[in-house]
Amino acid sequence: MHIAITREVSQSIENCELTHLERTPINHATARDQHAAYETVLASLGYQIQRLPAEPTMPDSVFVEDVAVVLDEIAIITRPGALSRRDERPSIERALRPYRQLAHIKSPGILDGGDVLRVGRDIWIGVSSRSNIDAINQFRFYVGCHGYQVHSVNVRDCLHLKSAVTAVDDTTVLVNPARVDLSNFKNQQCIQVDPSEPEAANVLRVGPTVIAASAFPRTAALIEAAGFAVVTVDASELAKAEGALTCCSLLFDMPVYEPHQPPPPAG
Ligand code: CIR
Repeated sequence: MHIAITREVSQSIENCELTHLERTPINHATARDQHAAYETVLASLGYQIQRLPAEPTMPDSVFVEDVAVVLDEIAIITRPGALSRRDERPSIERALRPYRQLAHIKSPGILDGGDVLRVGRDIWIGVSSRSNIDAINQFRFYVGCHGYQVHSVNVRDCLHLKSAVTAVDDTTVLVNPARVDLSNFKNQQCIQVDPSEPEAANVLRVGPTVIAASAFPRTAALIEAAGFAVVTVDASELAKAEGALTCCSLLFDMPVYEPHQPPPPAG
């Protein structure tokens, strides 16, 4: 079974953190409708939506991706780089506890899930205003035993690594080369965003389907031309809060438990 943890848009989203954008009015009802449409697409692709209630005092709490990184073997609860976002953790931790063993990024580490990109058994972590080397070393310690290679990577002119590059499948990434060096992805097939759409690199891979923002049709056409099925959603209101598509959900599969082995017959 596939699970998507989401959270309703906070009534206070207008007070969100902003790093690169000017503050502009955010219409809560529009943001909520766009978020619901995003959930509908995930549900249509086979995900069971576990929507957490809105957190009225946590403006950015709809961006659940930043608070945890869920792998098949373990979930890492992050320590968000923005102080205002640290209280988002307990509810996400409660939601994940039934499904995964948990580990925690601790001070002085800071990490936003938006900086963590998994492609197959490789994990790139962006060094950004929200994520530091200490957290990357903690992360590597937690996941190395599960066979993941963790690489740190510099990003520029954007909030998170996944504002610069996301996975399209286990061997392909969608990249804005102005924000992250292509040389980091020598072993991957790279699709480059259309240069007129610098914000287009954040797409959400859902099985064989790629969810892309309808604001970036040229990049969507490039992804389709590379042979991928693309579904578009309007995420323009959440984009005013510097949120994109990966940030609004935590996607994972139910763990598969081995059936308990009966004891060997006596004698
Ligand atoms: C923030 O600055 O934390 C939010 N306004 C936006 C977070 C977007 N998260 C993401 O891209 N993973």
